[in-house]
Amino acid sequence: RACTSESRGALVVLEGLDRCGKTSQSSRLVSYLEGLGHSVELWRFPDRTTSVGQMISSYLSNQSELDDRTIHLLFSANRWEKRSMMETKLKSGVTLIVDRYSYSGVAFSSAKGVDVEWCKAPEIGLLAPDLVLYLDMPPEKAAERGGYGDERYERLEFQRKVAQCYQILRDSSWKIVDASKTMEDVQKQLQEIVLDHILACQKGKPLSLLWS
Ligand code: FDM
Repeated sequence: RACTSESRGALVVLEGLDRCGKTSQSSRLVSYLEGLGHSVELWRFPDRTTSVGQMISSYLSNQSELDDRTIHLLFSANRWEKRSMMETKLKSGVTLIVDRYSYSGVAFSSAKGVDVEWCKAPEIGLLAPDLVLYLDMPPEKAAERGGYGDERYERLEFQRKVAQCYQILRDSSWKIVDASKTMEDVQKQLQEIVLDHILACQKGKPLSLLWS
């Protein structure tokens, strides 16, 4: 669809614990928006297709060991390497549905004991989301859902800490969605929230930067 100079796509981020349903909900959201004729893309972080992403993937699958701050900076670099493409897409009118972003970066690293402010620093200057959807689910319930795989962070004790760190990061602009509901109920809620934000961006809401 044609857009005026100020009209742009929305940057929509989904966050939550492992196994909360983020990935299925993100792709359903994309199908829904496509069905309405929006131009939309599904993105995810880490983006494992880049060379930085491959280092991250190898760390997550326990094939390599990295210092906590080193892996933190790689996750951040993985967002920086996509930043200009992200801006180009948004400005050309494409809405991006992003499965995890800087909040995962800060929540997972600070859950290991790394200082929160230190974790935020390399994220400063990345594009700020227009909307953060937090899929809320107790860690115990997420763990029951088909069980965890073999990845490094998929352990209940650790996910409990991540949940606490997300609590600290949360601000009043986040939309908290009860992810314990059925797939359909959750999707319906997400759809309603997202449409409003896409409209605001089409009307010229300016892009802003993290960390604010
Ligand atoms: N993760 C993800 C981080 O620790 N930092 C980050 O910046 C991001 C984006 O990587 F456990 C963690 C969160 C999760 C793992 O994510 C892989 P996916 O969504 O399962 O691929």
